[in-house]
Amino acid sequence: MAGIIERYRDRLPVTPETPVVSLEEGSTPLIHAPGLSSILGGDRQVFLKFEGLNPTGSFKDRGMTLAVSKAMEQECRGVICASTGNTSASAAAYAARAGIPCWVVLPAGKVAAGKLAQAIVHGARVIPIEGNFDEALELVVEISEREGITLVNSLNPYRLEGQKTIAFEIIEELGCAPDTHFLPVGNAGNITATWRGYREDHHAGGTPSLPSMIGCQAAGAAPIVGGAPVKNPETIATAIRIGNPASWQGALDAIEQSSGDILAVEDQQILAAYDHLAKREGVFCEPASAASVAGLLKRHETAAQIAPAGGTIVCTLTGHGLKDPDRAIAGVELPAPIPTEMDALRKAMDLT
Ligand code: AN7
Repeated sequence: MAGIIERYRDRLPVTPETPVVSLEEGSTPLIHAPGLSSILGGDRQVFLKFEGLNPTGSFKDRGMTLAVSKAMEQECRGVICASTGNTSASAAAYAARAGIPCWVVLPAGKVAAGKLAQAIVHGARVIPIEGNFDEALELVVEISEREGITLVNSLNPYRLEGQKTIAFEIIEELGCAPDTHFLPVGNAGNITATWRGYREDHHAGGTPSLPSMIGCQAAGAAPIVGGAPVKNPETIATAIRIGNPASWQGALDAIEQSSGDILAVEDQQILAAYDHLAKREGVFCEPASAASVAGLLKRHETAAQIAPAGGTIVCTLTGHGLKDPDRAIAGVELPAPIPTEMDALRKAMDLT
């Protein structure tokens, strides 16, 4: 399958001269979630847009293919980003593909193991800092300007342009926009971009309706919900451990224009949603991604209207569960090995 630049060339800021750096990102599945649909009732149908099936395992690849292609068109010296992990994994892969240097600045000890592994294996220069993501972003913005290195955080406008293609795919699959779209919010680039994609399709005569956009922040890192930056954000969902989102205004616009909302979900609610997705829907996403479903379940529990009866709901699952193996096995103690014998195996299997 072609990547998003080839599929949506006429809706993206590329020319025939733009060198396309692609790993065939996008075209991710929109998976029906029967468990969540039956929890909501009223014949409402929930779908999971599983962005964990992008080439580097997160939605970041949609924006990164365009950001790195444009950087190559402009003959860049290299790319740099601050990251809670997924942006760095994606930047590292696309820079490797393009054959250019990549620097990634990360909050030390707060990046999930799978993401760190990706940045290292793809050959990025990994620079942990003592500060958090927000402080890392301030540093890289300044050095990118001073040194003429291309910033590939979502402040780079091509990132959001690429990411808007998720909405095009959902509309193609459903035939129109859903009634409601839940997604996790960290730096708020994705909610901004997804809303842009829906709106552009609508204005071009595509989808007749537009969804309500519901952003979900972790309660310990919920600056938009609280209306003020959070100096020391904390959550087990390290991907969205962000206290001062770069696209804050974009998120507010999306919420207001779509009659949507922004919610805070507790870590316990995130983990419950993560568990539900893995054990009942068969879909393994990372904790930050489960924040979207945690928001959906929280709304349902408080009896808030989510979608009309018979309506359609999409939750973006932004990253793959294998990104954060430590979270997956946290608190689980494996049983001691058994003797290599049939009887012992039958006993361990609880067969009588
Ligand atoms: C899995 O990688 O900010 O609201 O530096 O990795 O667009 O920031 C990651 C963000 C949601 C939030 N889910 O998206 C980074 C980074 C996952 C993520 C988000 C991120 P935005």
